[in-house]
Amino acid sequence: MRNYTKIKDIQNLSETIKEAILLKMNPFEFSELGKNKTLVMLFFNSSLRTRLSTEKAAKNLGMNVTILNVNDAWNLEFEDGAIMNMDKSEHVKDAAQVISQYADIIAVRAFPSLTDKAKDESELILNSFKKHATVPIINMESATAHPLQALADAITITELTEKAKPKVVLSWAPHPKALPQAVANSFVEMMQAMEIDLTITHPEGYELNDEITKDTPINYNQEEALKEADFVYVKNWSSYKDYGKVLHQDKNWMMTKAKLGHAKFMHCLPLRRNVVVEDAVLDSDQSVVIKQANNRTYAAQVVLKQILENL
Ligand code: SN0
Repeated sequence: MRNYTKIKDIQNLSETIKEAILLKMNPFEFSELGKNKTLVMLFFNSSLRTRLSTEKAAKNLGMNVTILNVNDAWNLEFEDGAIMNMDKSEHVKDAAQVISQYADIIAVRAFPSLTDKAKDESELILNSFKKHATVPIINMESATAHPLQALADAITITELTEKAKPKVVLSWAPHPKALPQAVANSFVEMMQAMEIDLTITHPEGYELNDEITKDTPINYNQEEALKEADFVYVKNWSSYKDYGKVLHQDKNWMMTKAKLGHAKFMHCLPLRRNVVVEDAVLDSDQSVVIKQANNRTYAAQVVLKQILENL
């Protein structure tokens, strides 16, 4: 693997999931692979799991890790040809080349603006690093995608499923803030690439990009969609059509124990308790969110391993 900016960068998904599960059983088997190699992680936004699990993954492979909260550095310009006489101190063209001399792999987290759809869809920040860096790039959640989370979710479902083709439902949840579509987008793409019977349910107006959902069934009736589900992935996202808007926060869409039935509950975290899902679900054995978070390490580790092997 050269870069991991999108799910399609995975050459063989089922083999990669198997490899991640093997790494989980024996995390230090390749502790020499990353020796004297450095991962630089750049954060434009907050992080808990991504930061800690990716650092742990890199260290399991013997790598050195440097973390930069980019907002503490110089304010970066991304527009080509910009006349930089305002508040931006350094162009990404220069920064990316410089960082590439300190890093063997660069990982970037850069959320969307949720105001400028075209700019967000162009993945300006992530793609600027990809263009100007001379080392591989890993996406730690960009404007439209969170492929490391989706890989952890794929590992989790593979480990826990009792069926060859489980029914998985992606269910929208209310939220007070406008959140990205990134996690939902990547989850949908990942499920489409697996042997999964996927259904999406959300209120009208919260349709995701149809270039991503393609022919995946969308049901506006949550109760119907949830019938006989094996896994229910709950996530809020802001409107894609009415870009970045919170159209409403309909409490009826909160996940409850009654609605969940016998399914396993999934969420990428962080989540707002008793807004997105009631405590009774999260505090029950049906919740697999802590296992999902653990798998973030092995998702990152398998990606780093495949990139290191290709350096
Ligand atoms: C992010 C999102 O994309 O939805 C990161 C998820 C991994 N979530 C949030 O920003 C939640 C913020 C909040 O205040 O609840």
